[in-house]
Amino acid sequence: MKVKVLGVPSDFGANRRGVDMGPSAIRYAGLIDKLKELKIKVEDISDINIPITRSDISKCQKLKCLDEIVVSCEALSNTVSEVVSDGYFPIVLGGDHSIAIGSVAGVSRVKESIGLIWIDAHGDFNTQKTSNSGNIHGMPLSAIVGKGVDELVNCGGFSPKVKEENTVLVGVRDLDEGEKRLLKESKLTIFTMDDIDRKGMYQIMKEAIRISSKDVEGVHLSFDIDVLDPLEAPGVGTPVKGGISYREAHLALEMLSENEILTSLDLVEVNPILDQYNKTAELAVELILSALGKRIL
Ligand code: HAR
Ligand code: MN
Ligand code: MN
Ligand code: MN
Repeated sequence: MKVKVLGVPSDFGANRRGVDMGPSAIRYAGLIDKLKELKIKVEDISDINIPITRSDISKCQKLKCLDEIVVSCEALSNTVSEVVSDGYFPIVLGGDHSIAIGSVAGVSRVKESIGLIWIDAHGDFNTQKTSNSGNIHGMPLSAIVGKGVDELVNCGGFSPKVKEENTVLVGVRDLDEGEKRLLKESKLTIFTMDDIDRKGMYQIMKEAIRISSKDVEGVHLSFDIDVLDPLEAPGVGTPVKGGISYREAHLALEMLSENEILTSLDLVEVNPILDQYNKTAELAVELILSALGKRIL
C-alpha cells in the first residue's frame, strides 16, 4: 500500500476554535514515522492552502463561514482526486468535520462508486433548515448524500458523492430534532451507541462493512475522534459522554483493515487547545495505525 498524508487546517465549520491545529498535533505525535515502521510507503504532502481570515459570522448565522468552507473543500477535493488517481491511499487530517465533504468528493470523483463509514458521536446530518447552531461541521454527511445548500452539495461538481444505501453511521449519541427526522427518512444505516451496547462492536462493524462495501469500488472511512468517550479523547470541541471505548475503537479499525475494504480515510476534530498533553492526537495516530494494518501480534 502507498499512502499520502495531507492536512486540512480548517476550523471554519466548528464553534470552538482550535481544530485547525489538529494536523500539526497529529504529525507531532509521530504519524509519519510510525506508518513507516509498519513498512508502509508514505509521503507527507503537507497542508491544503485554505483561507486564514474568518468572515463575520454575525452576517451568516445559518451557514457560518460557508465561503471559506467551500473554497477549502474544493481545494481539498482536487488534491484528493489527484492522490487517488495516482494510486495512493489518502489519509486526510482535520480540521473540523466539514472537510469530509471535500475528501469524499475527491475520492468519489475518481472512483466509480464508493461506500462510506462515518464514525461519530454526532449525526452530522443537519441542513441549514434543521441546524440550531449554523455550524457546518454538523452538516457534512447530509451534503455528501445530496441534501442541503447547493454550494456544499455540489462540491467537486457532482452529487451525490455516495449512495445512502452504502452509507453507515456508527457510534452516534447526540442528534438534533430535525436531524433525527432527516435520518429516519433516509436510507442510511445507523448504529447508535445503544446498538453497540446491545450487539457489541464486533457485530456492528461486521454489518457496517457488509453494507458499505456492497457493489462499490472502495470504502471511505470518516472518523470523528469525538466518537470516543471524552475520558479517552478530551481534546475535542463537542464532547458527548458515553462514547466508545479505546478497545472498541481499535477493534472497529482493525476489522476495517482486516477486510481490506478501505481506500481512503479522514481523521477529524482533534482540538489541541482542549487536549491534555497531546493525548487525543496520540490516540488519533494509534487509531490510524490500526486502520492501516497494525496488529498486537
Ligand atoms: N448537531 C450539532 C450541530 O449541528 C453538533 C454538531 C457537532 N459536530 C461535530 N462533528 N463535532 O461531528 O451544531
Ligand atoms: Mn463529525
Ligand atoms: Mn463516483
Ligand atoms: Mn462529532
